[in-house]
Amino acid sequence: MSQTVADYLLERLREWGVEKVFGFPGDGINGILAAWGRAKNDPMFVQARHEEMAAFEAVGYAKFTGRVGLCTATSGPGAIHLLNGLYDAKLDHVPVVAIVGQTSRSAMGGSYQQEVDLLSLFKDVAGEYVQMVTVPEQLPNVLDRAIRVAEAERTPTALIVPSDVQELEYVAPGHAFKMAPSSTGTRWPSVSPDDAAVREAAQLLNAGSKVAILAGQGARGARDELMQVAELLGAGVAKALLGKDVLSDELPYVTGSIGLLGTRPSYDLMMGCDTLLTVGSNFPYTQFMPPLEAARAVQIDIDGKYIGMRYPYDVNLVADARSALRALIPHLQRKSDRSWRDEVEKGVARWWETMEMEAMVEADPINPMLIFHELSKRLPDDAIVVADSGSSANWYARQLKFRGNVRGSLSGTLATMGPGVPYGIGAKFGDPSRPAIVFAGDGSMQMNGMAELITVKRYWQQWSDPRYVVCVLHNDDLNQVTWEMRAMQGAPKFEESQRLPDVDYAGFARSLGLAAEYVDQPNQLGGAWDRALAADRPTLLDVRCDPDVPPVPPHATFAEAKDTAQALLKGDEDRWGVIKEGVKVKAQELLPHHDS
Ligand SMILES: Cc1ncc(C[n+]2csc(CCOP(=O)(O)OP(=O)(O)O)c2C)c(N)n1
Ligand SMILES: [Mg+2]
Repeated sequence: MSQTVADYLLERLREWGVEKVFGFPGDGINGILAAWGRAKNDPMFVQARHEEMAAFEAVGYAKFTGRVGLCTATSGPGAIHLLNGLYDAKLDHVPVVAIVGQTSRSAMGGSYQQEVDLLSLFKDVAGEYVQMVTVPEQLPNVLDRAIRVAEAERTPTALIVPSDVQELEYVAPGHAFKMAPSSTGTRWPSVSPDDAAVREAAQLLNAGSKVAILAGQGARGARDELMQVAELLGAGVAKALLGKDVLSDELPYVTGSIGLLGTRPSYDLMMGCDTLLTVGSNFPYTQFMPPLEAARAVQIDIDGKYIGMRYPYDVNLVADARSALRALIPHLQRKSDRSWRDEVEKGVARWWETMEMEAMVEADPINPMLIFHELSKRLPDDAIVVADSGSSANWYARQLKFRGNVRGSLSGTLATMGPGVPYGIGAKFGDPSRPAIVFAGDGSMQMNGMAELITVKRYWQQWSDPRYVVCVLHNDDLNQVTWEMRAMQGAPKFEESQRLPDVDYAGFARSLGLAAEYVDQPNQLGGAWDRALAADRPTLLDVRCDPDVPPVPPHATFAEAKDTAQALLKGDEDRWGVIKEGVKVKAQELLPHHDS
């Protein structure tokens, strides 16, 4: 039997080793879906509730496996729905390929039903590579390139296949003029650093006496090397949000997250250092980096397009983190004066003590920090942790202690609401043997997460380890923004925009056959985590937490922040005025870009 373009498309994906494609159907891809049936669902079509969720699942899959994520959608509305997820991939630099349908070639340009100019639509998000397949011979080359460019540039790419083309007989490109044959597979190099640059970098790092390291997601494959370098240089290590899983938070010199959601010791590390080494990070908030004249600096990044930005670096070293650090190590002299390291470690120890105390402060009914504190104690060494955008991202960044091989991620740069539950699903399909834990606000659950729990219902029994925990921060509020308005705009909560309808999340999860617990007492939390982490199926923890615990700027203490909240609630205008100023001053000290 002859093979259609769609049959061949799937065959080629199999050749690339693609195992899962996250998608949602529609007649713009009916030809491909029919081929999927003939191919006995290989690669596996994972059905999401919404194309944005399919794209987030592909992003989650890519983030947690390091492999390219695939998603598919119909023409017009389906393709449009993918966009937010694809932008998430673009901004966090992960490879995702979108395969979408289009109206038949005969109707194109006719303002036909569901006809959207997809090349233009995807031109920004998938600008590195977006192509339409118009004849069968073109397919292998454009598909191969879509995958390879996505991997090479760590970016989304898109392939548009008109519906009639999907059903044409596949014809391979020949050995002829204007034919472009192609091949699958890529052996990527480890990019070695330039010798002279390594010596220069080592000299600079040896000359410093207070070294700070900023590690991002690019340092993930270089954990041992990073630890060695930090040890030799007597340095503290701050982690960008996407690099939270690069080093264990149990190391005494790891200062935790940096930035708006960062920790006090990371702030002190950056403000007090005389030398900065940035490894695999594009961290954007430069006001949290050392003052411009204060430090000499080296950056290591694999991508020459992104190096040298954000700080006046003295040495910009393009290489993969592991090779670069390995090359550096023999040139580094162990710093004999450990006083800087001691200072950093003292700050870190104080920080964790403070975090514990803050988590223990009573709230009404539950202090959200306690949820994270209780998980820290129980976090399985191989867990995958996801935080949605909202207050949970703050607590994830500051309260949650990573260790072992824990992996974690969130929408770091786009900071979009809604990827929590689908990232977790993508992660489970990437490695079903690891437990996944998702933190999501009630706003994110209402936006995306509740519907996507239906996808969990559909697939969880295929996961070898069925543990998939969604912890809902149930505060009936779009809390992060409520607090941003209070702290930055000095504006009280605008109920109409901020208050959320109360929903029975646990009841909903139960209706899907998942385990669920409603938690409204602090002393129930530990047990709830224990049960969720031992369950034989996915669990939703519906935790009633206090919207008046502010996700505060890093150096305001919880007590002060709680004070603010209480004053606000009492409607005590004078007190509110004073406190509002206090929070604002603190915020402005750390967040100068929010001045306006
Ligand atoms: C798609 C999208 N819409 C709006 C926002 C702005 N935003 C950021 S956090 C947030 C509130 C999230 O509320 P919820 O999910 O309930 O979490 P909470 O902060 O209450 O814990 C909003 C509206 C965003 N980041 N992304
Ligand atoms: Mg909320």
